[in-house]
Amino acid sequence: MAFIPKNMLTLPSETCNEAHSTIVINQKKCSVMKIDEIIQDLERKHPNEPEYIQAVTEVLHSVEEVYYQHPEFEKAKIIERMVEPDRILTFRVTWVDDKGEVQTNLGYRVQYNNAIGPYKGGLRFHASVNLSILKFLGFEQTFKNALTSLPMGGGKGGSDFSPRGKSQNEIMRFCQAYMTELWHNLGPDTDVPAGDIGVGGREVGYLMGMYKKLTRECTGVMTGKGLDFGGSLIRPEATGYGGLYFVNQMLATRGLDISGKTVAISGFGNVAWGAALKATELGAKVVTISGPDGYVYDPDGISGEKIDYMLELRDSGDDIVEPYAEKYPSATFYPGRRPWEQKVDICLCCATQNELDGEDAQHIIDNGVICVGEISNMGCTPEAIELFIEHKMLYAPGKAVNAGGVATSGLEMSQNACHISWSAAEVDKKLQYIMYSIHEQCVKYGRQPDGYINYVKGANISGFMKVANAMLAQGIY
Ligand code: 2IT
Repeated sequence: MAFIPKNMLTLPSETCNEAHSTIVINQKKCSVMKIDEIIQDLERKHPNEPEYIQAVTEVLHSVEEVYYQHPEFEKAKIIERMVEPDRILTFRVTWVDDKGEVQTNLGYRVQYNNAIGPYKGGLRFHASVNLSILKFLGFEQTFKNALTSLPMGGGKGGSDFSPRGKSQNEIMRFCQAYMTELWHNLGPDTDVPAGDIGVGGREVGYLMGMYKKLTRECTGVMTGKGLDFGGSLIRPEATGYGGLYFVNQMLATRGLDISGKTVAISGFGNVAWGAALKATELGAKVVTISGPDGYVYDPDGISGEKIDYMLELRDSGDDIVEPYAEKYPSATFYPGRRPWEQKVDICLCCATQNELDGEDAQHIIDNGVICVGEISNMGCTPEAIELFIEHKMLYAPGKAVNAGGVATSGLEMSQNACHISWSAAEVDKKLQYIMYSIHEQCVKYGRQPDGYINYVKGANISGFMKVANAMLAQGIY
């Protein structure tokens, strides 16, 4: 039977534009209109923010059914409130480069939603950064953080500053200038940034140093810190490790295991590194990594010292993977191409948003790939996701698969608040449990009548329910 939204039973008939012959059709039409109207309204207000609209559209379409089963959500205008960030801070970041020239970049922090806990989410330093990207990331982060079940709200920030080709001193001066503006909006119980693309341990160190200089406080105001000053063991590896724990859970739903499988990974940064380490440890063979210049295919497997070499590549600051193929003759470099054309068992997006499109998805399906996991945020385009779901593939979205990174940031916050540090084994055990629990939530809300697990639905509904309930309980303000 067609789904009948409960609250529609009380909706006045004039909210529907057309008369329909049956109440069921009439009610269904109304519910679809409502979500679409919210999206259209958002598009009108933010016409130049495609990534943001993409992220919101995916979530709202996923949660539509449950939303209308809860008239109290509609009454409190939960969705209308949820699709706008609590506040957006934008500021000028001026610094002096090594030649003595004055440089100015744009700085941002999107404090998206703190219904569940302090704003929490990374900083991205990359030339492509704009408000559309940071709003989509903040929106996604809010639901992802809810999925971890730790008390963290959602936020995201960054700058159009690109560390590519910059000296260590230039990066330090930029980080100091950025923090000089942002610090008074942060706090361990207010807003806790971390890393993202272009922000790793080095940048977090410089940002933290300036925060301390300005506040004279040593609190857990940032995560991803060095181990010598409050960082957590396993945090650098956590996004990749968590992703692989999740993927193994996905495979288990079909009686499979990652051991012996071939894996295509995109990217070569922190996330790709952690994913390659854990995939290899679990007995899989990683055969690709990629950069903005193309990808390398290494049929011998990217393991051991080759994984360590990824860190060297990253530290070089050039943002290219071609040197890998020069160093390891077993590998071939494919300029300007994506790894998704290779015939493998598992594909893991570990680079950036919309890095796998409909055409790539078709290759993946034709190649008989078993599982696609997004470890990057919104790695797949809507066309790709539609194809995966249509073909009943094992596919799960970033807000579930990559939640291990921010979850371990949450564990870093707990350790800082208690002035203790846990062993690697303790952190890893908690991380595994969190990923297992996120997978359970996805299955609970995403299992379809035919048994197929729609992880997009599962993750979106579960995250949405938590944020919506938290907002509802705290009233209208
Ligand atoms: O996208 C993400 O979840 C991150 N960049 C990590 C955020 C965090 O606060 O650790």
